[in-house]
Amino acid sequence: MHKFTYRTVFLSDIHLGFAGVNAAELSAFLKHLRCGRLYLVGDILDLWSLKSRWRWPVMHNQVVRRILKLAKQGTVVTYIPGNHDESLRQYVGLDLGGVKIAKRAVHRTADQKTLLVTHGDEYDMVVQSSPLLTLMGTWAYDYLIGLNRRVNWVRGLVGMKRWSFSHAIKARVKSACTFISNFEQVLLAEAQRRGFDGVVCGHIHQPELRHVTHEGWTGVYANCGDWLERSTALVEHADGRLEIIDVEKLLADAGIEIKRLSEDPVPLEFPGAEESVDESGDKSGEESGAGAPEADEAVESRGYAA
Ligand SMILES: [Mn+2]
Repeated sequence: MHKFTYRTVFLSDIHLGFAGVNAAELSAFLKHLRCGRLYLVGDILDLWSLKSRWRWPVMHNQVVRRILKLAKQGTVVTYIPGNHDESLRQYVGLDLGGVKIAKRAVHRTADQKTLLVTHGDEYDMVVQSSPLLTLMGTWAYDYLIGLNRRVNWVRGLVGMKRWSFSHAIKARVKSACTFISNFEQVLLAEAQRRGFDGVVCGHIHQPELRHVTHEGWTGVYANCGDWLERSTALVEHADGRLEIIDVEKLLADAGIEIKRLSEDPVPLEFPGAEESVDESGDKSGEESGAGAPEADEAVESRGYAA
């Protein structure tokens, strides 16, 4: 089987449990991945979203299973919670099935650079200063993603390329640009202050790999991107070289087929809970059909209203 081999892989902002995750692409990537270390750089599970609405398609299960499988096969997996999965921060220090939970990490590259690995929300001044603003931002973002998927569904019908709404907006709105560059600066300043050679983060859903020189110090700013608008990963090659990869393109170039399973949520099951039987008829207790491929666009267009 074809394998993508890296020394290290950094993934962030997968948002499992939220609608619109490119879980099929991620799952295919994980299936063909071999790496020494895997860092999960926050917002991997979207516990905020799951709390308000249970949405857990089989594809999301598959992503989790494939991460655990990598851990079992010897990949050192570190999970650094972000703001959407911050309740996991209380488990810092624990090892869950080979996945170590850490508040932040220091990664040493093959060429002996030290990188601070953090989700980044702790340095996000907007999040820090106004919970209301954050909530509004999240709501607006969720709405935007929903709208974006519908637009892309229509664009797909007429053979147009996919287009990213918030990318377009972020690229145009000056304040968003200022915010993003402030975020970079704050993180780089933190890396410099703590004597590191750079920072790896996520949080703002903007993949970026940049070497920045500030007062005679040159540091690297690496943002993993996300799995809602794009499918990006930050990787470290055997020689220590960092790269942001567009996983969709990588899979396409390697000719790897992406298997899409149903977007229908897998019900939460409790022993003895009779009501959880599917109302469509078959009550014989046969639940294993949840994974049946059933790409139904009607499913795509529901459930965005924040
Ligand atoms: Mn975040």
